[in-house]
Amino acid sequence: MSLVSRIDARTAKVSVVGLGYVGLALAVRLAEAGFHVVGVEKRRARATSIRAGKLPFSGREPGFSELLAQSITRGALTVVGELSAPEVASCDVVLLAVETPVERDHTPRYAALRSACESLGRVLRSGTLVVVESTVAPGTLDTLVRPWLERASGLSAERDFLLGHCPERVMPGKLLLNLRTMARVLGAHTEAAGQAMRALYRTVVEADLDVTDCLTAELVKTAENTYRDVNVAFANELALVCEASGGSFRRVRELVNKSPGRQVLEAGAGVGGHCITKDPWLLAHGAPEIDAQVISAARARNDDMPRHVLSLVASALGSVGRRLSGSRVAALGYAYLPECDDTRNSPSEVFVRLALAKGCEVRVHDPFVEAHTRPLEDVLDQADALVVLVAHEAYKRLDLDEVVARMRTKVLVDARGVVDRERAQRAGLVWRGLGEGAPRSK
Ligand code: SAJ
Repeated sequence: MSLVSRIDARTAKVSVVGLGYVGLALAVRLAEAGFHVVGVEKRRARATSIRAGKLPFSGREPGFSELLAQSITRGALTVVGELSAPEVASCDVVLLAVETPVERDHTPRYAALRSACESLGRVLRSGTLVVVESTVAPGTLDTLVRPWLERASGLSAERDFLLGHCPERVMPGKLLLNLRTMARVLGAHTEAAGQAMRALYRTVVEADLDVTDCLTAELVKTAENTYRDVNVAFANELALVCEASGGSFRRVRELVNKSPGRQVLEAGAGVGGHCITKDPWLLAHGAPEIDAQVISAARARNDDMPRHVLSLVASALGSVGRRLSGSRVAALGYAYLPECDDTRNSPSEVFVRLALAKGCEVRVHDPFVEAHTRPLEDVLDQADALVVLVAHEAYKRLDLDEVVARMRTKVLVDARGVVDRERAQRAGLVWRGLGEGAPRSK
């Protein structure tokens, strides 16, 4: 029976390597689609939590917890700690969803991907479909992944195993929904690989499946996230201009976006996460001979936003005769996204570090981040400045009268557009909003 037929019959065995946000969502969706899935997760605590049918992360993920528990109870998803486990060697499809961060010098760090490819290569059988879901720089499948697999297995991606790249398109908070409803790019090394990938992904994806070559798939994924980073950088730079000129970014954005074909994004305290912060560097890495000026300038603008927010705090405190040094700053929000527990590359981390360096006493609150779930009142008590860094729902409903009553100095800096200026000023707060300039005296 051909691989495509075994996929159609759900008798093909599938392995997902790396049970992070991407891999675990994929594993439970494949299990729900009828496959027996072998998850490979080397982090013991994470593997133990998943084997117990418990999500290894918090944050709002509708339906995920139930689906995971069902997959485990039904025995449709099992978890092993190593790629060398015999359960993996018998798989017909292996999907690699391991981390591909960048180094401090912005070059890709492929250690996890290389290790997975070389371990898999040692047990790889002819006819197996290998798909990389991790985001990689353009050219990586052909120049690194394929040689790693071929050297370790002695097999050929042309004649023996099937190789492809289907970049992940999941987003925290909408993991399962996006996996089902987002179109996917299927980069295939050969025609046969494309057919097998199409058969596999149509069992879990209800949107377009666009078969192409691996390089195009690598370019699409890194480009789509770079596009977002550059557009956020534009919003941030426009916010700085509005602020300095006495304008209102919120109002300007609202009116610009009424113009056809404009969609100015949200200015904020910076760009975090493990996708948007690194994918621009992966795209640039694909053609190092190109001086990627727009990409690097956008990264620099976004990375500078926490510093700008701190300058707003300094200015607001200064207006009431306080310096940053010795002031108590209550930082609201530590995750990189609203309603999420993921703190990777969080701008809040940078803000806190900068504030401490200026001699501030900083207390952090975040309802989703375990280390910072202390009561909000504790963070507010005797604070001099309250800074909203993440647009968590809870911060949109702050009781400003209580905030004022608890604070020592009544300063509020809103870096995410969630606390209305008038409402704050009526409550007796000195308010600064990112992008919201002080109207110039006529
Ligand atoms: N951000 C802004 N202003 C914006 C949008 C985002 O400051 O207008 C900041 C966020 O606060 C966050 C960072 O950028 O710190 C990234 O936010 P994001 O909404 O892009 O969320 P991510 O990092 O989870 O991006 C993912 C990406 N999806 C994949 O890689 C599959 C991205 O392509 C999606 O556009 C994004 O989710 C999404 O739209 O949810």
